[in-house]
Amino acid sequence: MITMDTIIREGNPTLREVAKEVSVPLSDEDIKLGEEMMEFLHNSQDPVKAEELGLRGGVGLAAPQLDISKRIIAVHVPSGDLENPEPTLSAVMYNPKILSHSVQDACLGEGEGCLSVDREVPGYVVRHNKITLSYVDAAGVKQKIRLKNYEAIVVQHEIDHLNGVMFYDHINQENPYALKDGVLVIE
Ligand code: FHF
Ligand code: ZN
Repeated sequence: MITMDTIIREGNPTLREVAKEVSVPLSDEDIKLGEEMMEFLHNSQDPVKAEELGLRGGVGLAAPQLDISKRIIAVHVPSGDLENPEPTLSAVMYNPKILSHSVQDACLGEGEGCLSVDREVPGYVVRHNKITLSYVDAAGVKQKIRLKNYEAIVVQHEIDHLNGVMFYDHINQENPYALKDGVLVIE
C-alpha cells in the first residue's frame, strides 16, 4: 500500500527527471502500480482512512513521486456536490500528452500544494485554462479528452511531475500574486 512514507520529497533528484514512457500493451506491473496510485487517492480522501494512515488529502499522484520515473499519473477529483457525488474526473493515465491548449490561462485562487513539498509556497501557479489530452487508460485503450478549469489544472500539475517540473517553478519570483490580464482565477 502507498503511504506518505512511499512518497519522495523535494530534493530527491527523481523529481527533476524526465520520466520514461511506458510500453503499450501495458505490463501487469504498470497496471498494478496505477491501481495502487488510485487506491492512495481514495484512501487520502476518506477521512477515516486518511486519519488512520496519516495521509494528506490528494487529488492527483504521479509515479515519479513514488521514485518511479515512468509516465503514469492518477487523478481523482471529487465533485464536492452532495446531489451529484460522482467524481468529476477519475482516471489512471499512461503516457498522458497535452495535444493543444487554450490561449487563456488560469490558476487556483488558493495557490497549489504538493504531496512532495512539506511547506507552504504562496503564489499563483499560472497554467492553461483548457487542455486537449491524449492518454492510454487502465484497459490499454487510447483516449482523447478535453478538460477545463480545476480538472485541467490538476492534470497539468501531474504532467509537470513527469517532466521534472514543480508547481512553484510557475510562480512569479518578484511578485507571487502578480497576474497578467485575462488570467482566470478559479475559486
Ligand atoms: C494535491 N491536495 O492533491 C494537493 C496537495 C492542483 O502531484 O488538492 O502533489 F484532497 C500531486 C479536494 C480538493 C480534496 C483538494 C493539484 C494538486 C496535487 C498532489 N487536496 C489537494 C482534496 C484536495 C496535489 N500532488 C495540497 C497535497
Ligand atoms: Zn505534486
